[in-house]
Amino acid sequence: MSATSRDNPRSRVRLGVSIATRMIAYDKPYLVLVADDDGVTRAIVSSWLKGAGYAVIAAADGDEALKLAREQHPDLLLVDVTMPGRDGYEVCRAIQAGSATPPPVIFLTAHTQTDARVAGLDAGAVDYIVKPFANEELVARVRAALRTKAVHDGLADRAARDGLTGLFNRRELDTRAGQAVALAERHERPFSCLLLDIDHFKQVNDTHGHAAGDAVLREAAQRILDSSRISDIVGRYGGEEFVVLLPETSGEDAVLAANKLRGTLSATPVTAGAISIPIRASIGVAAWSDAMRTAADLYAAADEALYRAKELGRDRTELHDPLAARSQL
Ligand code: GH3
Ligand code: MG
Ligand code: MG
Repeated sequence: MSATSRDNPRSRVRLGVSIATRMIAYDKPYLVLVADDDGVTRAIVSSWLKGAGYAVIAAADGDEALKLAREQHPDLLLVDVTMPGRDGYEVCRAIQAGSATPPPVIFLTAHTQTDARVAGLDAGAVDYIVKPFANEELVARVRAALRTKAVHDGLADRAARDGLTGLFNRRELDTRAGQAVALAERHERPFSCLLLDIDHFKQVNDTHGHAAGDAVLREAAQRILDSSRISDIVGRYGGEEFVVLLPETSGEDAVLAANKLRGTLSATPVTAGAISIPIRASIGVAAWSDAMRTAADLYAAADEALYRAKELGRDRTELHDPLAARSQL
C-alpha cells in the first residue's frame, strides 16, 4: 500500500467537495517537525518517520523549530527537551499559545526523573519518549497522538457547523467575521457582507411540510456555496437566513455577486421527492466603512438593506447606503 493511499492512517485524508468541508479531496502525508540539537538523533528520527510514510522537517534548535512551525504548520512536533537557546518546554508553551488548535507536541528526553516528565506534560505535551528509544515505539506514539488529533479536529469542525446545512454556524461566522474585519482594517482593503433571506419560506413549510422545508434549506445552502468564491465565508445566520462575507470586495461588486447568487438560487426549482419547489430570495448588501466598529455593525447595515429589499417587493438586492443612513440620524 502506498504511503498516500486513501485509507492510510499515516495520511490526513479530507474528503470533500461537499458542503461540509468545501475542499477538493486530497490526501497527503502528515507533516512532522523534529527538533533536536543532536544531528545524529535528528537524522535517525527523521529517517524512521519517513520510512513510516510521514513527511518530515527538522530543526536544530528551539528558535528554528518555532520559525518552521509558524511557516509550515506541522501536524505534530517531536521536540528535544534540552536544546541551546529556547528549550523544549519553551517551544511547547509557545506552540500552545500561538493557536487555538495547536498541533500535539511529544518530548524526546534523556530525563528519566518523574519531575522532568511531569514538567513536560504540564508544558502542554501530549506524550514523552525517553531516550534511547526504539523505532517501533517512536512511530507507535506518533501514530497514537495523530489519531487523537484527528478525532479532535473532527469534533472542532463539527462544532463550527450548522447541523442541517453543513455551513458555518452563527458562532463560527462571528469568529471569522471578526478576523476578516481586522484584516480589512489593517490592510485598508474593501470588505462586504450579503445577508440573504428566502422569500415566503413559511409557505414552503405550510404547503409541503417541514421535511420539504429542510430539503429546500439544504439545497439553497449548496447553491449559495456553488455561487461563491473559495475565499468567501458562507454561513447560516439562522432560520432561512444566510450570510456570505466577501473579503477584497466593494459594495458595488458585492451587489453583482448577490445578483448572480439570486440567479443561481432561483434558476431551477428545488425537488423534494415528487414535489418541485421554486425559490426566490432577497439580499441586503453592506460594505465595511470607517464609521463601523465591529462585524455586528456590518450585519446591522446588511439587515437594514435586506429589510428594504423585502419592503420593495422581495426577489431583489439592495445595497446599504451609509450616507442615507447618516442623514436619517
Ligand atoms: P419573508 O419573505 O418575509 O422572508 O417571509 P418568510 O415566510 O420567509 O419569513 P418568516 O420569517 O415569516 O418565516 C420563516 C420561516 O422559516 C418560519 C420558520 O418556521 C422557518 N424555519 C426556520 N428554520 C427552519 C428550519 O430549520 N427548517 C424548516 N423547515 N423551517 C425553518
Ligand atoms: Mg427570515
Ligand atoms: Mg424569509
